[in-house]
Amino acid sequence: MTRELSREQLLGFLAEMVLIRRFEEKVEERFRAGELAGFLHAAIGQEAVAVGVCHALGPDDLMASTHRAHAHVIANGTPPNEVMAELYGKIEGCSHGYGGSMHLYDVGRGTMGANAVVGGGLPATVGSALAFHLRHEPRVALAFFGDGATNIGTFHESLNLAQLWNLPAVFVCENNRWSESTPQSQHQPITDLTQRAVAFGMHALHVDGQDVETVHLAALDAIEHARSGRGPVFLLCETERLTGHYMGDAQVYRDKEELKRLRETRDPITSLRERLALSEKDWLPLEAEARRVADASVEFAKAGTDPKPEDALKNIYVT
Ligand SMILES: Cc1ncc(C[n+]2csc(CCOP(=O)(O)OP(=O)(O)O)c2C)c(N)n1
Ligand SMILES: [Mg+2]
Repeated sequence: MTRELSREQLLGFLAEMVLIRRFEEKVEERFRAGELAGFLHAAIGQEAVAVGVCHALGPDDLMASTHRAHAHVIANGTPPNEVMAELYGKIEGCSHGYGGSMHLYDVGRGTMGANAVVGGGLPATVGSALAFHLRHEPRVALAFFGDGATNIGTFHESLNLAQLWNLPAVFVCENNRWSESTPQSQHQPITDLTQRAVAFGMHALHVDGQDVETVHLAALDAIEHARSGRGPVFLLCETERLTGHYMGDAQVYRDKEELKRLRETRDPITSLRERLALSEKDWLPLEAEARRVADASVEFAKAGTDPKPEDALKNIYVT
């Protein structure tokens, strides 16, 4: 197997990372304009993990996201129009306007949902992987979650059972070293989070989450390992949250110089652009296309249909 991606593949990944970045910036702009309700979390700085991992999944695999879901869902194939329409609460949205930012669902495209409950996607991932295992289907279930989520009970229960039952599951930890405004040093006694998986006897991989090629190759290995019946894998990606925890977060708790340094040195888009030595001539159309798609998604969403008030109780199970 080749251990290097082609320039064409990397350019495709770069274009998608830029699209996700422009989409998130557009969401923040519309949120500040008062057009979007609820709490929204951008994954600015974490795009290489979303793109590198989701493009390693097969067409029948499943992915569970987190509260910071826009990048995962777009990278997993949901058109930006459908994500934006969901943020505007329209029935053209991927959850038909019932969900919003933290409840983006698109099961047909392999997305089991964003999740407002930290660690909430992990039990669903283990349940899916158990179903694949029992049905002898060559499918893999994958969960994204943050460093903060590894403190939660469902994380430990999920990894325990996945390893015990040798399930085809992949657990992708996006370690941005923050849990809301709490730095890792104040919520975790260790910094090498692979130890949490090794404690269950689980195979663990540890990569720089700002390098999309490294992430993608590791995700391919992890998914292949799980699919071939060798058991679950923990994939730890060291990443950076280059923005607030939520849109509107003033980040008063954060060292501004450190954030500036990270933006200059750890932006996955800047580093890939430099590595590919893109000329302005190659960069400008790629960037313009990302802006066009992000702008068009807002137009699409605003022209969408509001759900009817009488439909509010649809899809609710009453016992
Ligand atoms: C069970 C639960 N506890 C607490 C919260 C509040 N909360 C929302 S996001 C968050 C931080 C999660 O940190 P991490 O898992 O590292 O993800 P990140 O935000 O860094 O991407 C917390 C504590 C929640 N939504 N659910
Ligand atoms: Mg975190």
